[in-house]
Amino acid sequence: MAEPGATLLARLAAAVGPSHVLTAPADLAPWLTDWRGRYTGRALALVRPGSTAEVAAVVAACREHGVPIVPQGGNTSMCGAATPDTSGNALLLSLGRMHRVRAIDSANATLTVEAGVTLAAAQDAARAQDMLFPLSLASEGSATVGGVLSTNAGGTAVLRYGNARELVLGLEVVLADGRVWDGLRGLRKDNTGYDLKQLFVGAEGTLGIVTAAVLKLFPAPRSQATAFVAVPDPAAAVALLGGLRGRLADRLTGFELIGALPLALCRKHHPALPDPLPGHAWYVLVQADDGAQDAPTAADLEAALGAAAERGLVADATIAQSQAQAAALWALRENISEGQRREGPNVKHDISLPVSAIPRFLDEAAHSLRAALPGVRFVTFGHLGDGNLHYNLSAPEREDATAFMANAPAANRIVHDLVAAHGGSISAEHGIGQLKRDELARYKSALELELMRRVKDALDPQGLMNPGKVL
Ligand code: 2HG
Ligand code: ZN
Repeated sequence: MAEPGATLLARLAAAVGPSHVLTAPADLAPWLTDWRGRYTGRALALVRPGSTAEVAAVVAACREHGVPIVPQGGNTSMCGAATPDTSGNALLLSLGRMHRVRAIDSANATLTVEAGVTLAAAQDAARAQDMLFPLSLASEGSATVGGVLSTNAGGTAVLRYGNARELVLGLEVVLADGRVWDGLRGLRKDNTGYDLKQLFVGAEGTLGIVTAAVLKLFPAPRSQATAFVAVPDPAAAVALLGGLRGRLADRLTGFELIGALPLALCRKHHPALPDPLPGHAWYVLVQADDGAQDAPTAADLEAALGAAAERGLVADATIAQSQAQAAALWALRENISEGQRREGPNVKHDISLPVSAIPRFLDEAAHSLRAALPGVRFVTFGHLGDGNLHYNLSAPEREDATAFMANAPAANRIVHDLVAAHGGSISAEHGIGQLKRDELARYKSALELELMRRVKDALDPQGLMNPGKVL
């Protein structure tokens, strides 16, 4: 008699085709380690369904065999959310073959895509209709729609357009029992009870598998302006944000804080990138866009920066004169994460705070961390416009980066306690995954944790959907 694993594999092969059930170690290897290289798991097999019906058949088979499923999109999670544990019991389910654009409705300003469509492909599909899908982040070439919805990704345009959660109108989900919930509605108003789709957004695949989504589109911007600004300190950056919002209102799309060290790491590992304003401690990358054909956004931005300079909020600034220059300035921001990765491991804190609390938080955190970890280096950057900082810590110069990681628990305690004291969040946009599961248990109230567990039990009573993540 065949062993249970073999029976399941045969059933999966019948469901999705034998060539889409991979078990050879070399085929699995690229998907078993996360992007940061922090986690390596094992899996029974990698299965690649090509349709919603095939995903449903896989889930139904796993349910009967009691086999856990780890869904995976572009494998760019920052916290090990898409990496299986080391038991080897779980099935890795890639949505990569589900990459069809199902529909685009210009009049309704919606785009319906399958979960394996990359974020860049979704943006391209919108652009082809002269529209905008605004979710934007460094890994958009490989991150998938299913992944960014499952993690409620943020990125660099949240200030104007909101997180992934705000950009989804409908979902199709394969539930833990193998049934398909068709919630692919493209409605901006729908008050017919609980908003079920939002349960699956940010759930990291622990409640079901997102297989398709209806996304919101916006008018494509007609005029754009990008500025790289040196500021005296984070307090000036916060004041500058207020000043620019006052003058540009919702034309202000991005407002990214960049410390001198992350900029230096980015340029060290991407030496072709420019060094527009050398010698300052803090920078802000500003993006302003307008939907009107010849709205003078660049002139407005220049005037707004001039007014801020008179108040002492701007030390120096440069405004991109071409799309190529704007792209180069953005490359300085987008490649920070990769620069850090090449430099070696670091202790990441993806935190959010009320914007007004950020300058004080930075002072207090630096004071406590310097006392606890002498020589620690601060790789501080992020989406200041929406209060989200990547407050990452690197080893002191000439100290071993890997050995420094032993300090992570102590550093987390200092940073996260201070974040909690300021009313912030320990995970602004990267999610919980396995990296922050224990931290979540520490900082969420008992009542919130209980409600989350009850939702999990209701939707996944056997605990087979991405186990060990979030809760
Ligand atoms: C970014 O904003 C990403 O670039 C990555 O969220 C942040 O590497 C990081 O800590
Ligand atoms: Zn980010």
